[in-house]
Amino acid sequence: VSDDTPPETLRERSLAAIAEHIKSGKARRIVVMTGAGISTAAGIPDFRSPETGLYANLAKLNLPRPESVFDLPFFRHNPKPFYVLAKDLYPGNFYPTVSHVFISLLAKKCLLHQLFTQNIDCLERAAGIPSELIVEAHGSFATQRCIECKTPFPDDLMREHVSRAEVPRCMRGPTELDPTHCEGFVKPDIVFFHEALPSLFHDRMDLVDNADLALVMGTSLQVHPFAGLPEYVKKGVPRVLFNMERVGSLGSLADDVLELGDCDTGVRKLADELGWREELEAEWRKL
Ligand code: CNA
Repeated sequence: VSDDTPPETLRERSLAAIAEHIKSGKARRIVVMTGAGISTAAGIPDFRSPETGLYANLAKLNLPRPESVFDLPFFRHNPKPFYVLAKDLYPGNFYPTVSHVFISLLAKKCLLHQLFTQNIDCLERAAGIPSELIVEAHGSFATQRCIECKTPFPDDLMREHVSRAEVPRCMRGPTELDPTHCEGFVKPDIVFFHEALPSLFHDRMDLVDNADLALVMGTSLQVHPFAGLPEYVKKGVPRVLFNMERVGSLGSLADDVLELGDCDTGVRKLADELGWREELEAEWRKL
């Protein structure tokens, strides 16, 4: 469709019309899909933004390709670059952004059906979004285990290792089945390339199908299967993109609204239209 194609569900393709849709009670099951772009304002670099993204800054780590840092065979061979990066990304050093708080406000108003995030920074939880409403599609830094025997590794020791960019090793002693000390490399439970997504991702995909509004925020939609999620939104259900650039198929359907620019600004505009702006800023300041 072109930008002047008339919408089917909305009055017009604008944030004002999205706000009307929410306020009229027609959107009670809002699904949100997020990526690294909602955390850049917190100081965490994304992958693909030119110049500021991680991929643009990995040259110093001497990797075959920037993506190797999240590649399991490479990690098994050389885990050090991952830990250099992990030091910069580790949860606890950052605060949620206005975009995170907006999603949390949706949850507070019982409008959030489900949040699907690709982020591994745990800022959704830090913003107070209830964990049962979050699918961390690419896992998170919240837990970790040995890549060989899968024995979990303690959180406090993990934090110490990451703060020194040191590679933690499995502490499992001899067992009946295996008389050796394991000493395998420990990796956070984040999903590396070619690893399976958590089963929760697949279990909750139905929620996208019965959503009555979808918000896509801060993602390049380059990583599958996550990138396919917006395609599961039913025909006639509005989809809004808050992103620096146009991505995926967003903008191609009659009820798609594109809000191009930084997502905190876009979300503040929507909050203005909804009359939620003061509440949003107050919640954000409280964190
Ligand atoms: P990406 O491929 O780096 O894309 C980010 C997208 O966000 C791009 O389209 C940018 O234009 C856009 N963007 C950047 N800043 C803003 C902003 N302030 N406002 C609006 N849009 C913005 O990242 P994706 O999440 O799409 O890629 C998936 C990877 C990135 C996942 O596997 C993540 O685990 C991984 N990642 C996560 C984090 C994190 O947890 N914060 C950080 C870096 C990478």
